Amino acid sequence: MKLKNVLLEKEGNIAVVTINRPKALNALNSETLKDIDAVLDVLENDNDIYAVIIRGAGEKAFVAGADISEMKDLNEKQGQEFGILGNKVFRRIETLNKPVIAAVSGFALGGGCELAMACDIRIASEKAKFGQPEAGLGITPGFGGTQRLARIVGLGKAKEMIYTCDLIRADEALRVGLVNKVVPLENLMEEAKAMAAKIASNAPIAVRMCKDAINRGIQVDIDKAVAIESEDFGKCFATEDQKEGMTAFMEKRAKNFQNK
Ligand code: CO8
Repeated sequence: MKLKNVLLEKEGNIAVVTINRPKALNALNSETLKDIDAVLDVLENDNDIYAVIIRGAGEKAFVAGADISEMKDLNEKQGQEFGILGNKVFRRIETLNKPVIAAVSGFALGGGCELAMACDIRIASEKAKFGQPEAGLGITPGFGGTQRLARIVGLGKAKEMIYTCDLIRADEALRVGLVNKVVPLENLMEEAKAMAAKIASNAPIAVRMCKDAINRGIQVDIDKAVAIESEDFGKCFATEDQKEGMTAFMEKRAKNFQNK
């Protein structure tokens, strides 16, 4: 697999994906989006990876948005195609068969904030800044921002951020629920890896079923949602890890999950 702007590293059962265009503050051009798409093919099919971390290269930015130089001269059809590409890749992250943590060091703007929101969990450094500055550039958020921001922080705050284009700092992002945790910059990756390791210590198939039930359930009414939960709950009983987890509890010993 030949990647130009994205790095993929594995550490035990954890994968670290780095968006690697530091000179452009890791801005997402179509080449980078296609790299992320290719990395998702690998992650989806690698049964030894139980959790994923996405970060930006360098400390200044997670991702400073979609690439403005690439978008500047697009016509309506091309703009729509670029939006569809970003949305397709981000939806793949959101529905990936393992949890994804965004480790946000600095700017997470526009497509960068949208990338972080497509992840399951966001950990921010104290220096991180979030925002959707698109309206100031003459466009709407186009990689899911109009949809996911409102789902995460509520309609009022999402509309305020999107209409004003104001950036918010990490402490405000924590207050409104946009991030799960704020840590000193020097501890960011350590904290992200510790959380990934904690997730990876649980039964991987059960974690995957939890993600599936939460993601699908949030989109439908409560009757359909609990039916989805029952379906995923039932599937767990067909796994060896369910037998192992419960047997280990009864035998008062450590669990040894096999992702089976
Ligand atoms: N695209 C392209 N290049 C960028 C981007 C970007 N989003 N952000 C930064 N860069 C480049 C700069 O042009 C600069 O390049 P060069 O050194 O060649 O001049 C380099 O990165 C460093 O940036 P700055 O010199 O601007 O660094 P500062 O410290 O002065 O400022 C900021 C940092 C505040 C982050 C500033 O770079 C900035 O405002 N960047 C743009 C942020 C932004 O508006 N992001 C939203 C983009 S739109 C978007 O994401 C839409 C998503 C949906 C698309 C749907 C398509 C249909």
